[in-house]
Amino acid sequence: MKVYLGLGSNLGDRKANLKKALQLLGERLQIEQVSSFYETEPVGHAEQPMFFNAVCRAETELGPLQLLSLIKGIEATLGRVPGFANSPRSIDVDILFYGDLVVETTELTIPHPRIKERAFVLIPLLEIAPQLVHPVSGESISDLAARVPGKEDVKKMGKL
Ligand code: PH2
Ligand code: MG
Ligand code: MG
Repeated sequence: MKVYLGLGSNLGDRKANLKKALQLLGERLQIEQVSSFYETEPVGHAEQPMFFNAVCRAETELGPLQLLSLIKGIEATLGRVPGFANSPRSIDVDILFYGDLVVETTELTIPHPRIKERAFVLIPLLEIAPQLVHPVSGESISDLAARVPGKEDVKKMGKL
């Protein structure tokens, strides 16, 4: 299955955290493409450090819940501690898309429910998957990115 993951960090060595997460993911998934990393204004809870964000495309045989549990393990390994919603974190890995699958359970919602309002996800995605179509809305990433507010808060930094 083709999956898209979003990565974010705003504590510690943000670039190293993103790289380490990709390295650990790469031990279990085939990572096919990684976007540049971007420095982004925090969304949701403003009084916290700036984030580094990136996205990747990977191929996996893991099911959605197996993938989620792999991600939770990697987040814990990288020192993520439980906090309030949108609180600062050393690493956050979110499943954005899992093929065309649509799931809504208490553990997991796929596609990620806030993709459309988040420039820090859509701008990196635009780089690696402009033609990708959102399985629920039917819109492409380029259409969604064209309309998303806050693009000026997402600044391309370079390659990870
Ligand atoms: N993640 C959040 C909340 N706010 N803001 C930015 N810029 N980047 C993030 O990754 C992020 C956020 C919740 O996961
Ligand atoms: Mg998140
Ligand atoms: Mg998360």
